[in-house]
Amino acid sequence: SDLVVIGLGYVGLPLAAEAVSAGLKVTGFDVSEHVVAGLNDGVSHIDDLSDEDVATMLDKGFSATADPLCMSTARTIVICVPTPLSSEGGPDLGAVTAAAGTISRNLTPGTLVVLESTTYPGTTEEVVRPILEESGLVAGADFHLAFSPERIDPGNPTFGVANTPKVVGGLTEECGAAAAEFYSRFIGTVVRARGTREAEMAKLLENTYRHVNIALVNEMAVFCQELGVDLWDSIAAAATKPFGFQAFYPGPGVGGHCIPIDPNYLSYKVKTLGYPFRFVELAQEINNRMPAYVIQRAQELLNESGLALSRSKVLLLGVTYKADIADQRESPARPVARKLLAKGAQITYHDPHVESWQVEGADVPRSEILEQALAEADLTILLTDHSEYRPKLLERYARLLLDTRGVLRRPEPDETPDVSGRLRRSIGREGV
Ligand code: SAJ
Repeated sequence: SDLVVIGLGYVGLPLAAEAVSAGLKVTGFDVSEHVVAGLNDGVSHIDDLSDEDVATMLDKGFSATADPLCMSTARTIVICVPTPLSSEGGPDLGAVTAAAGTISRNLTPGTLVVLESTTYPGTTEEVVRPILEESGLVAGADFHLAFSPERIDPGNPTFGVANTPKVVGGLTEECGAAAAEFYSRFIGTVVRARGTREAEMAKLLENTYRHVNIALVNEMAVFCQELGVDLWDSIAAAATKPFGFQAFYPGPGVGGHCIPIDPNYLSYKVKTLGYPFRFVELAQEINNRMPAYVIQRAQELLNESGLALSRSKVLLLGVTYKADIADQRESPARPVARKLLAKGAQITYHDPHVESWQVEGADVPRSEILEQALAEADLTILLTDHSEYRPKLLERYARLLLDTRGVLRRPEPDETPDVSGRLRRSIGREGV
């Protein structure tokens, strides 16, 4: 086949789908028989691909397998396996080294091997390359080796595999050229980084940049409350600068599988070289402190109405890590709920994407009717800005609202925002 994708999750499957739609002969490899069987039955296990998408892939010759023999006849093999955080704080490379070992035992001359999993600079050359060369083949001579960071943004309706520029970095110039040629067959823009380390670092720079800038506005949110500054307004005003500024917004904390995780791979690696990476450590500390700050703001709001957190009915709106997707990984909703329970609050949650939700092993009661839930709660805390939570609806039904996402400032379709695209509603409702 033209391509074997190892790891058929939220990164590997969309990559395979795009290659299939461009006419490549693609085989999917996964160690999970369940994933393999589901895909071969035309069932998708990721949100960004429908069952119809999988059926189309199968019609075009895609198949999934757990048999590594498929790699011996592959022109290109791309590794898209997870690199979760290990206990020491770096990436757990278990899945990567296992995949490399499997490839090594089935590697044939002329194959291009690409690592896409997010990891610290040096992994491709110091970890993956030696394992592949156990095959007796020499990287850069008998087979090509490159790194290319995945840039999947789950749930993003605008950017997908084909229209997100792809960075590739080869072990050698020829490896880089081979990887660029491969991706160019189904991705509009391919960018050459100098080598594998530069490509590995580009990915960590992208996500550390986000992580640190979110922490910056989170730290500002705390003292702006004291300063009597509406930070959301200042951000909107600053964002009117057409160059040199990118808006980030405060929130209840930073979730997801990328932003809170990836920067640690870098700080882990540089720490082993004896360097601190204080931006990441500070950002981690600030972002991790936001759930406690949400509780402090909740307490203040309730106290202003003569209520206390204990025995108050608190409704949590949105428990996923970001709007309009079902993923709850690292969502700050859970630490917020834990702290509310510890303070004796009676919590319920509402989230159109989450059927049931457990905190500390117990089911949190789910509110079905949004308007009713808002009207019944002593305090509503909006944690995730799902599209359902329209400003006018919140303004009309919520008795007391802690809006941690600045939803109230967003114009509704029939409202005309001011120059900064925001709307100043009755500030009777509070932001973080
Ligand atoms: N967040 C804030 N304030 C912000 C932006 C995000 O609090 O201004 C929070 C979100 O609520 C979420 C977390 O940070 O809890 C992460 O948000 P994210 O928008 O970065 O979403 P992710 O984790 O899906 O990030 C992905 C990343 N994609 C990859 O790593 C391949 C990231 O690089 C993308 O830039 C991001 O999507 C995106 O553009 O949305």
